[in-house]
Amino acid sequence: MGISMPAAGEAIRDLVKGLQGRKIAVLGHMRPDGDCVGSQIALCRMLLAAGVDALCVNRDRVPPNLTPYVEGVTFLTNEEYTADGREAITVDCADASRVGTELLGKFPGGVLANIDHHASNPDYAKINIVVREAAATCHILADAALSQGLTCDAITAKCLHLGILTDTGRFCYSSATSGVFEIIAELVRRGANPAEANFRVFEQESRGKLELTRRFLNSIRFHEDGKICSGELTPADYVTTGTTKEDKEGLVEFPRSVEGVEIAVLMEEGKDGVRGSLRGRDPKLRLDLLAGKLNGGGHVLAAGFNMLGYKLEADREKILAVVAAHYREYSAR
Ligand SMILES: [Mn+2]
Repeated sequence: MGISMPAAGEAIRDLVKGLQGRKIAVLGHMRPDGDCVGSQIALCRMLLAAGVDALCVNRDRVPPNLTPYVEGVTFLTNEEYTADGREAITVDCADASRVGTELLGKFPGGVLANIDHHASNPDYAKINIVVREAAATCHILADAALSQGLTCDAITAKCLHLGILTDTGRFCYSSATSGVFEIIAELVRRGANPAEANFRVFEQESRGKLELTRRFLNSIRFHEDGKICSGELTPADYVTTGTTKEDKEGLVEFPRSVEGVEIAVLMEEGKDGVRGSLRGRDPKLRLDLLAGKLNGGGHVLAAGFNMLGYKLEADREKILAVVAAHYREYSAR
């Protein structure tokens, strides 16, 4: 499973050329992020330029800060889209279920093509173009467009830049290779605008988000001599600040970024219990295994848990005791 970037470029070229006269829906994953929205629009624009009848559909609406990228394509929510005999191509979906059950049900023939970069992708479509070492789905599409001469005008270049920008953590993760920067250079030549993208994507936060951040920071506590840092959010925090769960995005980075902190914890009281996010910087601490002790799971450096029936006030110390014991055990190894 998985193919090389050059092979993906040829496969995407053949796919686009072979779809003339057909009707395509470009689907992305629920709660779409920059890479999802960017790759849906960019691929749709490449298809339209090749004479394919294409549009974009997502279960959820495009987040407000990304709507300026929707140009020259029809972008519908599941509610707005009525099945009309289109064939589905998914982008940035690690599994077909990420599309959402109801929307996926509008394509009884299954998924025609799957373009993605997630390591866990099980090749669920008829045509699978999965490049595991790619920094973003937009990275795969950009490489294909630039190497195979597919349409990459200024609007498309902005969309492709968006996905690489967001999936590489603003070019900070190890996925931001020299090859990625070479592609970015060409996208900028074609009209991508880093300053405009930074403003659109990262500098449009609501006042409510700032208020939510203030409340979260006020809850910060240090444990185990500063090696563990925790913070909390309650339902009242969202109500008071007029924010939603989407607005907690990035908050766990505050405790994680402090000198000396090895495990950052964000705990959140919901309807059914206490959910949490764990972030670390040393793979040896195995946060995936820590999350497993708290009814959760995830990756070595980023994991999540869900303690059903727990309340923050009554049970926070129990959760923190599990985190502390795990830290002591694994840091000693
Ligand atoms: Mn992605």
